[in-house]
Amino acid sequence: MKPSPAERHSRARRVIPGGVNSPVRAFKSVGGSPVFIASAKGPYLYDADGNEYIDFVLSWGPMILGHAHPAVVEAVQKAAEKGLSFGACTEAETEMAEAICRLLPSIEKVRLVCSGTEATMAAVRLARGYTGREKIVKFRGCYHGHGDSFLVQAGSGAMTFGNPSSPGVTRGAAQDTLIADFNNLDSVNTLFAQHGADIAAIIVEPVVGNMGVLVPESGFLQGLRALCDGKKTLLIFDEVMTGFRVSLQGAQGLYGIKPDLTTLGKIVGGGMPLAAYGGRADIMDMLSPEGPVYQAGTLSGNPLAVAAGLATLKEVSAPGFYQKLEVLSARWESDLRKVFQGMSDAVQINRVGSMLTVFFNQNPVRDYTSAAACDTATFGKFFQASLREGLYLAPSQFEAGFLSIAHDEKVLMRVTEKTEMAIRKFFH
Ligand code: KE4
Repeated sequence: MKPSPAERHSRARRVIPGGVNSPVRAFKSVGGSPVFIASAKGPYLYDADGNEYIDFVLSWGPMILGHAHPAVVEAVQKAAEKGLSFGACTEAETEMAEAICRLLPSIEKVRLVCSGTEATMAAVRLARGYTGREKIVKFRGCYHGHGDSFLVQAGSGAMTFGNPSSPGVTRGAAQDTLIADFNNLDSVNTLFAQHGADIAAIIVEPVVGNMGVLVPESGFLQGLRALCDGKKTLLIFDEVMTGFRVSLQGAQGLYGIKPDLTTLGKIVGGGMPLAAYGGRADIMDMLSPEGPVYQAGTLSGNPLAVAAGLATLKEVSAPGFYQKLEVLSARWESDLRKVFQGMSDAVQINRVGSMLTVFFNQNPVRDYTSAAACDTATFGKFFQASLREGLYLAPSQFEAGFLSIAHDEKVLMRVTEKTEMAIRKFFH
């Protein structure tokens, strides 16, 4: 007799806090027990009981090709046969670094790490080392991983579970993190007026994913760039989620803004533990062993992760990839707008490229305040109704949904049918 999802979860909770290795997986804000996944292929997840779901989480962004893409799987298999990790230089790491620099011209040099958290922590340390300044500016509700500097008014799971500022982060760490509001340049100007000479960097999700999708309003990103130029502060684009997601050149390519440093993750590793941070060579050369700023990692540039990343970048670099993904994503959005037509006073939809969030909110969602005002209880019920119809949405109102190139027209037709059924069963 197979255990139920609840039994699987309670067994996991006996040895893993919350039964999860990352909080947002726990379904805590949407109720019920988390689904235990056994396998995945293309746009589909298959749980431990063989149930099929159309996946909009895509491992929180990486699986833009769809799950178990043959070219990526083969690349990892081939790399594994040559050994799993050397802790030494490999030509593949140089190829990956060259590919990133070629695709993102603002990046002249890049360092590979294992997670987005490592990338953002290192980027901020580097900015502080380069400028000799200590303060950073982040935006309320934005999430940059679980580094101490960032767990101050953070988004994603921290916002979902109501601990935007985590216990365990010392006053010393928190006091160097200044908080502004996304899409509100005045809030940034105020901080610069108070602390200008001591601000090492602004770190921003150029398209926010961790409050749900928030679209940068005209002039906002340009304003951050101008402010940093005026104050010799570094502009860090945290493109862990948007890198290779919203365009081949990320959000910086989409909006034509050149950051001083960029962090990457998720897609760049093709689902394997690989992330990166890079930018102007004069800044990056401050890093050990060239310079005094230290950052290191046993598995940095791991050959299997690099193989998955290179195979993924090769696929997304194919001519027409993002145009095709945009057609599918626009269809996804328009289908959802049709399905929610009768409820336009309770639902808002924000989309940039293949990142989209359905907000349960009567008003447009453009910043932290409007995101925080969402009806999370209704979202939770909609999540469960969708899950029962075989749609695997992000289990939090404050997350982005993603589409892969494998979510073709046929799949999108099924999505519409299933969403309509979920709404009919739930809202009527
Ligand atoms: P990781 O350490 O989780 O690889 O990356 C941290 C990170 C940094 N920057 C941005 C913009 C991010 O979105 C993330 C991680 N995103 C979350 C989902 N919102 C990861 C999912 C999770 O925490 O389990």
